[in-house]
Amino acid sequence: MVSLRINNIPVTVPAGSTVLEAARSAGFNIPSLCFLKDINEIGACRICVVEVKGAKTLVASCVYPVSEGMEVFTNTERVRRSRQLTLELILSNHRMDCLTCSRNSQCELRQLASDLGIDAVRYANDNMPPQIEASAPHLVRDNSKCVLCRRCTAVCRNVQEVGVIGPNDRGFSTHIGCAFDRDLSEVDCVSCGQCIVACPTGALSEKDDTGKVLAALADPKKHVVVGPAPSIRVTLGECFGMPIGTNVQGKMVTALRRLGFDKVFDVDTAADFTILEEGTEFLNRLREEEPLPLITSCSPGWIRYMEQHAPDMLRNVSSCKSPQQMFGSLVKTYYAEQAGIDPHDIYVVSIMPCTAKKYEVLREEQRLPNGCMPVDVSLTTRELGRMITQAGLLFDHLPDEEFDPLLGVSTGAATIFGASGGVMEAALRTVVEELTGKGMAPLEYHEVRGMEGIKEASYELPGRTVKVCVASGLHNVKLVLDGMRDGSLHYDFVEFMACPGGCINGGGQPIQHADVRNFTDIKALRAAALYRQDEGMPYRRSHDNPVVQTVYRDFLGHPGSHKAHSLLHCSYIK
Ligand code: HC1
Ligand code: SF4
Repeated sequence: MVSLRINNIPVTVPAGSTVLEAARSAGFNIPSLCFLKDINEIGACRICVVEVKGAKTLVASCVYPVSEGMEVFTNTERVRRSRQLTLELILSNHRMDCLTCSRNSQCELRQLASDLGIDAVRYANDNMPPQIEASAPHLVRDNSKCVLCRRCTAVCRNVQEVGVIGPNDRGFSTHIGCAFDRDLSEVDCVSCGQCIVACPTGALSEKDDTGKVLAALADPKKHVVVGPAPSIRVTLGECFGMPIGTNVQGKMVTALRRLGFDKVFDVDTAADFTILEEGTEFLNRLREEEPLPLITSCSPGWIRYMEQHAPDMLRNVSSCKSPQQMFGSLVKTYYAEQAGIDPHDIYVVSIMPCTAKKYEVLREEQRLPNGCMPVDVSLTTRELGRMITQAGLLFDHLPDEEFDPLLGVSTGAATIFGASGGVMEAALRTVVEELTGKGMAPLEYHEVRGMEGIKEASYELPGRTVKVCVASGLHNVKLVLDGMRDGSLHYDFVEFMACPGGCINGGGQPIQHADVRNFTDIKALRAAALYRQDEGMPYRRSHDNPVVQTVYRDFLGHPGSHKAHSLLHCSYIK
């Protein structure tokens, strides 16, 4: 431990802490801009400067380590002037359309200007035009609002190991973009959106598809059906200022109904189908000695990564469509038949924590035998939050309602899909019971829970040991892939999710200020809310879902049937 004084307050912190962390534990917030803990620790923006007794210059507190007896001052005249001047210079190169900016109330730059007492912009650049790049289906970049903090490039390079964006040119011309300023749609971006949630300003945002949904809702010829992903129910509340990890399932259903959707179904129901189909595929591979490991296919960011960087793994990837796509497939076949509606008149909207889902809905191999694409539009959690606000719905006043039951009953297994390890645990709940017999299998598999990037477990099952692995974040996925390729790692079943922590931390989730992200494990809080919901559910194994049983009996036949394959599976082409 190290003892020091911050603004004359004694504090003792672990060795290796930064001054910024030590100040926090002494009760002082130091403003910052480029700092994102464990992702971007470069001390470049100079907003977090402090005075250290004996040091010649102000130091960047986010990277400056504490030392025994150090004396730090975080709020002197010199410190305040330096921060203000730095921020004014950043603002001089920033297009100020704050009133109409997509980040508006959540912009960290706007917040900083207020916190640092900037009440006039001395060096305003009034003629700065927008610099829009919108070639990809999931993302819009406007470099006229970029502050060159490098948070997006750090997450893309270090956390995702994709590295398709970086600084171009030098000096005053420096700007963030792809190599040779190519469009994002021309490079190997996996659409994960992690750069968007890392961005402190409106320079990066999801492509807004709410207009398409509003048009469909206003079209009397369209029957508009919606389904939210597992994680949305524990994150949507953050759009309305609720604590991280609040479960708002009932209010979310009511809000969707009041927005005018004709049916409010649940993607969780489709996740239960995924488990039956993927579980059957795994058991078939085990029994028939087909290639193992089986690798999950729900995360479109991972699928895109596999196609670009690991096409040799294609035969290991499950042929199951993702729950989003199984949802749309069941709505435009089973539900259409039940309701007597032409599937071409049904408009399916999914609510997803993920920007890559906007890309997944466009993939041609997803098309159904009836000619329809399963899902018409995929909205992020943030877009749904905006639709609710713009419709004037007072979210926290809404009563709790239930999903429409035809495709709206689900299990605890489906709920936990939204956290890293959840798909694996859900699959084990079904597969292990199938192999050991009813009532003989454990319900919970804690070994695959938690926010570590890579988790492993092995289970002794009748006749053989099954080894599983769960990895989230593409850097971790790459480590596991490398090990499997060089023969040092052997697994039977693998869950890969592109985003660190899984969908609860997807690129479409509500954006939390760096001050919150740097000091709170938001992934763990969101995941804990899913596990709490799972504990209280009447059905906790996917095969116990009565809707799943009915649909197989009356429509699909059995898991893995020819009909199930034609509707719920696909072949990735590369
Ligand atoms: Fe996910 Fe999935 S869990 S991929 O993480 O398999 O996006 O929440 O909807 O499709 O169900 C995301 C979440 C989501 C799919 C499911
Ligand atoms: Fe990189 Fe993901 Fe952003 Fe694409 S969406 S630029 S892969 S962080």
